[in-house]
Amino acid sequence: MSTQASLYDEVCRVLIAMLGEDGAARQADLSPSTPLQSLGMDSVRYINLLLSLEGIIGKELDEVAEYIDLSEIITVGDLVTLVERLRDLLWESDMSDSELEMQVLMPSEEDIANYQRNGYYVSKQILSDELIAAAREGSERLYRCEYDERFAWSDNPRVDPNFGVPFTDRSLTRADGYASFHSFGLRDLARLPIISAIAATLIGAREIRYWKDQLIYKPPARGTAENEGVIGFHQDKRYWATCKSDRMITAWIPLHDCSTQNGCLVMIRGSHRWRNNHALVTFDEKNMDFIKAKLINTEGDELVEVPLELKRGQVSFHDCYTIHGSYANLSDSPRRTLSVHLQDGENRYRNLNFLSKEKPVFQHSHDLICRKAANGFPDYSDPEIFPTLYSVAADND
Ligand SMILES: O=C(O)CCC(=O)C(=O)O
Repeated sequence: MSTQASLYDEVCRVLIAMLGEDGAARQADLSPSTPLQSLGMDSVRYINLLLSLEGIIGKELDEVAEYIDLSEIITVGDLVTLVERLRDLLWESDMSDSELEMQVLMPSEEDIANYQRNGYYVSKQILSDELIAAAREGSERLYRCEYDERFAWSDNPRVDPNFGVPFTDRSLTRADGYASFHSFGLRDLARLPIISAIAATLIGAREIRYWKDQLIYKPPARGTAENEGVIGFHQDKRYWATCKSDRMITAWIPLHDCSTQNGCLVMIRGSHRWRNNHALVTFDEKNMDFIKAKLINTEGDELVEVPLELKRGQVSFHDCYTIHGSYANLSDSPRRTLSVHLQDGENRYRNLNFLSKEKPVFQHSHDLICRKAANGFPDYSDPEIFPTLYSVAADND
């Protein structure tokens, strides 16, 4: 805190010096939320200001230019955060270029606080065009039933039922599990280090393991059926009753720009705190009004829908209790996305079979294919099915 306060003072000192006498007069009313524009900043002044801060940053501006986005520096507080990040980057002198780049793309303290408050986060543009193109190509291959790799369970209808719809049928919205096992292009995306590193940062986990994925295809709505293509508001965790963890998190990866026009993901702000929503196993329910009016228990809060409009290369993250869904695709092109669901390293299998002795009440398809732990229960750390994608220990090696 004291370091942050003194950095703030140092940055203000430079700012005021740069503004000259006018700046000195404003010193008293400067605060972290003061818009820089209200101080008469234009882009030339911004650059000069940053140049004046080189001494505090500890490096010449051109060496860190690629990590600076002027459009993100709106307030005095943003400026201080930027200076702090640039300084932190450069203290890590043994970092490789790719590690430095990764650090710049990570969520800030403020982003983490917002994730905790709202239950979701939208990343910067973290995916390359090549990676997305390979994932799209991989998904097309799958829709032609061309698998890059097969497993003993690949044809087991209880593991990957595709809701009984053959891969080649894309007339209606479809969600295909285990896609990242069967396609290398999708696997590279699902297991991308920066995605799991962001997830770990958002939930404060030391380890992230893959949990599952869904390749979702939402064709343009044909107009006749009003709710066609709707993915009902639901809570992911309701599908994962056998998981002990309450900190699971989903990375939602569009393979192109996503907007309300083509049925982007919609979050209900702050709903990750609404835990009395056991009915929300409603991915397949098409009537959003019914879900909102009859099923969602807002626990006294206001229900606020937030459409997440993303540019290609951005990824959104949501808490396993955040209520979310999506409306119809009203564009002319299919909406293509990959949802990657992640578990923290502490997640374990939870045995709910006491509810019925004859037949498991809750059985995830993973339970049929993963190895068993010493107690005979499914082992949710089986590296074949749940590879570790991030770990602090590995990072420090
Ligand atoms: O893609 C959608 O519209 C829904 C995705 C979803 O439910 C998820 O990623 O958890």
